[in-house]
Parts: sequence; C-alpha cells; structure tokens
Amino acid sequence: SSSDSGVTLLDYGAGNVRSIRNALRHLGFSIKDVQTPGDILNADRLIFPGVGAFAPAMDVLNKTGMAEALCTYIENDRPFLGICLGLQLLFESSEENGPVKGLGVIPGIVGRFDSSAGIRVPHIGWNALQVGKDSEILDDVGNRHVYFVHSYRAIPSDENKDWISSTCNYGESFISSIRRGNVHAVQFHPEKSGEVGLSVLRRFLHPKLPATQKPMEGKASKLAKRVIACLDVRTNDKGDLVVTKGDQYDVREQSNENEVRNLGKPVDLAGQYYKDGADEISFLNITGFRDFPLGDLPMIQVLRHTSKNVFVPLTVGGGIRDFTDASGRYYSSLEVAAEYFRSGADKISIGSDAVYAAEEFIKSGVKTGKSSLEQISRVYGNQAVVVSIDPRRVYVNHPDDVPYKVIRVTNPGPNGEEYAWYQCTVSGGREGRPIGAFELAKAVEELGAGEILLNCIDCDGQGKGFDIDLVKLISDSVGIPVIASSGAGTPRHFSEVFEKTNASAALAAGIFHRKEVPIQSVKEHLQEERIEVRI
Ligand code: 1PR
Repeated sequence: SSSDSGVTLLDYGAGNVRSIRNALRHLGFSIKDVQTPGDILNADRLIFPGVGAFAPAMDVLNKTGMAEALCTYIENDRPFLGICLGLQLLFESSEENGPVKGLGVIPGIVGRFDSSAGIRVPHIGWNALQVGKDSEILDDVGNRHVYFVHSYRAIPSDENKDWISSTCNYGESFISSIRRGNVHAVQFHPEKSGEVGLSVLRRFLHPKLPATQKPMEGKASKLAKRVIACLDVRTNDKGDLVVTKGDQYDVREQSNENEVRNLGKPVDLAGQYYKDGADEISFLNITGFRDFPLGDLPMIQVLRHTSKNVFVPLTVGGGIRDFTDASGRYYSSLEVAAEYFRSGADKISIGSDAVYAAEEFIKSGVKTGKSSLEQISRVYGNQAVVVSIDPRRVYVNHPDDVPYKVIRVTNPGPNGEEYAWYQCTVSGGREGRPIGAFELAKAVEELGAGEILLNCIDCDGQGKGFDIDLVKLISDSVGIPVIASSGAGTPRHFSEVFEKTNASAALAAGIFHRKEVPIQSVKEHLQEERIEVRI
C-alpha cells in the first residue's frame, strides 16, 4: 500500500472531475487514477465523483468490471467516498430515464424531485443538513450550508435508515449523506462547498480529527438565496484580458480616449470574491459573439487558474455556439462547452444562440434537438446549462399593442405609458429580436435550460435596484431557478428582490468591482431581514 498523501480517483470519463482534482491537490493529496478494476481493489482510499446520468454511468461500470470491484471494495469496508451520482449509484435502482439497476449496496430507489410540490427542479444551491450523530466526515459542517445540484434524490425509509448520516430538506426530506464504517457518500458537492466542503474531504482523508461543530439535529433547513458575483470579461484595446463593466451595456469610458473600462484582473477578482463569500462566480466573455472561444485561450486559462483555488460553482458564458473558423474548420457548440467544462466550469451560459433557438422553436413548435442549448443539456444535464437573457424594456400604451407578454409596470414610462414588454436582444444588446423575455424563458425551459440569468439592459450599471416587474414576471412563469441581475446598488436591493419576487439568486457586478458594497454586507443585511443565506 502507498504513501499517506495519495488518493485513488474513479473517473470514468463522463464529465468534469477537475474540481475534485483541484480540491484534493489543494489539500496536499496526489491522485492515482483507476485504470482497471484491480486499481479499485488495491486502493487505500477511493473517491468516486459520479457525473452525468445514471444509466450511462452504470453501463460503463458494468462493462469494465468496475461495478463488481466497487461492490467488493465496499463490502470489505474499505475507505470510500461517493459524491453526487456516486451516492445515487449505491442504491438499488434509479428512475432517471429508467428504471435502471444500480449497484444495490443500499436499499431504496432514486427518484426525481416532485416539482408539483412547489419546489424548483433541479435543486441548485446551498442548503443546510440535519446531521446525525456519527457521520464523522460531517463533523465540521454544523449548521453551515453545502452546495447541491441535482434533480434526483433518494429518500429515507425503514430499510435504509441505518445507512443515513444526514438528511436535507427540499420540499421533502431526502438523503444527503450515508455512512457505514469506512464507507461514505454525499449527495452535495464538497469540492464546490467552499471551506466547509474542503473540511468534509479533509476528514475523509484524515479520519479521527476531533469535531469542531455540533451536529444540527432536527432543525429544518431551507435552500439559501444565492449572491453571485459576475465578471464581464473582454480584451481591452491594449490586448489585456480585463474585467470590465458597462452602463446599460456600454463598457467604454465617457472620456476622449473612450477606453474599455478596466476594473481588474479576472483571476484575482474571482479569488477575492470567493474569500469574500460569493456563493458563485460567473464569467461572461462579453465579446464572445465576435471572438471564438476556442481561439480565445485566455478565457480558458482564466477558468483553469480560478478553479485551482476557488471552491464554489463557476459559470462561463459568451460565444457558445457552432462556429466555423477562418481556416474552414467547424466546431460544434458541444466542443466549445466541453472545453469550458474541462477547464473548470460547472455551468455554461448561452445568450444569443438561445434566442435564435427559442425563436425557431416557437415558430415551428418542434424541438430539433440540434440547438446548442438542447445538445449541451442532453450531454451534461440541464443543471449545467444557464440561459442568459438580455432584455430591454419597451413601453406600450395598451396590452395588445404587441404580440408579446405585456405587463403593467410599477413606474410609468416617459410618456405616461402604463405597460411594457421586455424585448430580447443578441450580440451584447446590439440587436433587438422579435421575442420577449417571457416567451424566451418559457421556450428555453422546454428546450432544456436548467437556470435563467435574467439581466436587464435598462438597469445595468445604474445602481437603482433590480427590475422587480421583470424578475417577478419571469420567476413566476418558469419552474427553473431564476438569477436576478442588473442594477444592484445597495444591500437593500438584494432583500427587495428576494422579498418581492421568486428569484433564487441575485447577481451583481459594479458594486463589488468598485468596492462600494462588500459581499459580506449583502449577506449580513439579508440575514437581518431573515432571508436564508450562506454565511
Ligand atoms: O450572446 O452567448 O455570446 O453571450 C454573451 C454574454 O455576454 C451574455 O451573457 C450577455 O449578457 C453578456 N454581455 C454581452 N455584452 C455585454 C455588455 O455589458 N456589453 N454583459 C454583456 C452582460 C450584464 C450582467 C452584468 C449585470 C450586473 N453583463 O452580467 O454583470 O447587469 O451589473 P451591475 O450589477 O453592475 O448592474 P453570447
């Protein structure tokens, strides 16, 4: 058997396990990759970060003989940590595109969250756990939140209750971790749960450290509202990749030089926001509609460097579409997305291309399955696909002036108009399209988006608050999480959007970049207002 600082990783090639590799390296561990079933049987400690869908994962495990090796390893009570799908596969079967038979180590069936229970599916975000007495690896968690992203879950029963080390509440109580002897598995992502998550990994790697937190028994948890820091990234006129920030999407200084505003370096700022308590970080390559991301290696470098030290979810957007380069080589949007995921992104965000896909879908009523949105969602799951909407408010006098969803606005327009619709744009707001934000949101939800990043060009950079009318309209119309964006100027704006709408998260850029409001103040204010947040 090998040195103390080695850990064996079972990566069956289904997706992004870069984050877990980064986290293990950060904790000072070297990684051995499983090549054969024998490597499983010989492991000192085995981590199994399941990614992708249940059926293809079981397929690979069965075909390679890894399924049998895993069962033997677990039966022999060898140190094991399953993560996310790595927990679900231990159960008897899953309803995900199934029933599909699992490893059958734990009694129970993995089923889908019931969205009719008034919850948004996927379950994305930070939630607290009810930790049982001897969970061991959860000894530092206490009442702090950990990060989940999944649509399927196992529920507690008499048959599996001896396995359960914690449960979590999301519309119902589901199994958030199991433990028996040296065998552990967690539904959440320790590698994306900040310092708390790293402590879970540390305890698995160094068992028997003394506990620092009291377990939180009995207290009902709730999904926390997320605070997201957004970095609009582009190359400036000198050729440097900078974080910039616009006023209503205009990122140039109003001076004679008319330079692209430079608010800092992407990797440095992301690292800072992680330390400051951002629940998530988004990078938007705002000239991605022009540049080609795989030609734009700096953005990929940004992700690689950031993901080494930032252990919360990272989203990247800009330029995700099919593309033929100058030499005639064709790249599919899937290849672009794959490169982003490999570089450390947890989600990708699609803007312009999703607008075209939604227009097509609404016109024909047919899902072709060919749009970037549909393809990426099919391969990586809808939780990995965000659609970024860039709408502009258009006032009208009467609700039936336009063939789009019109709402009565809280503040009348310049000519006393009482109604408005929200026109979608492409190419960073440069072109208005014949589709409203409402129609787009409904269409992309059907096409496989897992989340909506809802900007508003009118409010962007104004610091006057989110467009509550718009956020309410969209967050009431879809069943997937909605991130409110554009216009945050004070902590009060965050509590306002959470009190008045069903947004799951709120995103800001300018106030964080200009250091006007620290993320911590936003969190503290939300806590004072009794809005659940991750502290
Ligand atoms: O169309 O798939 O290539 O994606 C392009 C992406 O780049 C889209 O997500 C689009 O929103 C974004 N984008 C394009 N141009 C701009 C621009 O500003 N000129 N930025 C842009 C979008 C809006 C928000 C901003 C919030 C919060 N930025 O992300 O961070 O409005 O700002 P605030 O808190 O300072 O008010 P594609």
